[in-house]
Amino acid sequence: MNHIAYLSVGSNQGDREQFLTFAVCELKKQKHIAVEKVSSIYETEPVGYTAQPRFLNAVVKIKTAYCPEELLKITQQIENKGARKRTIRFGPRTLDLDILLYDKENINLDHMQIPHPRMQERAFVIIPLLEISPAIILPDGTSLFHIYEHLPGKEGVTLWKTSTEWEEEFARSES
Ligand code: GSY
Repeated sequence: MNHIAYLSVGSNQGDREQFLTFAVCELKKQKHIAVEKVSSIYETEPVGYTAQPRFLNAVVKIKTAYCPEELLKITQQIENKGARKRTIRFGPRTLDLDILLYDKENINLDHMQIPHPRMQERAFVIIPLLEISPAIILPDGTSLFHIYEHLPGKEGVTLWKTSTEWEEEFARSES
């Protein structure tokens, strides 16, 4: 497990918190993934297509032996297993699991861009990321603090459940 990756998880349909918990539990089941940290869960105003319900969002830090392509397949499998339903591009979804960062790699393929191309403008990503790994420097040399200073929409992100409370739930469901 010699690679570090950060994933963003979000839901704005059905039992939103249950979908986030489901995603982390599924990550924990993977042979070559160790979940290192989860952020708190935040309730967030929709960005992009705004005529949709509020999201719950969180960020997960993992260690993994999977390469980016394999990790992408796993995140897509988890989204599908979480019965992801999405009819409008950028519209409501039961479960969204995006790769934000994978080590210091820059990957620019049609089906996979890492770092996530819109992460720097998304308060629902930057705030939980800053919470769990404030020292991160992006592959282009930008610090998270610098991004945070100029970040739009910070007021649309409010704490829903602390990471400690959320972790207690995993512990209960695993015992
Ligand atoms: O790719 C993320 C899906 N998404 C979200 C989201 O997860 N949270 C918020 N607040 N807005 C969003 N807009 C899109 S698209």
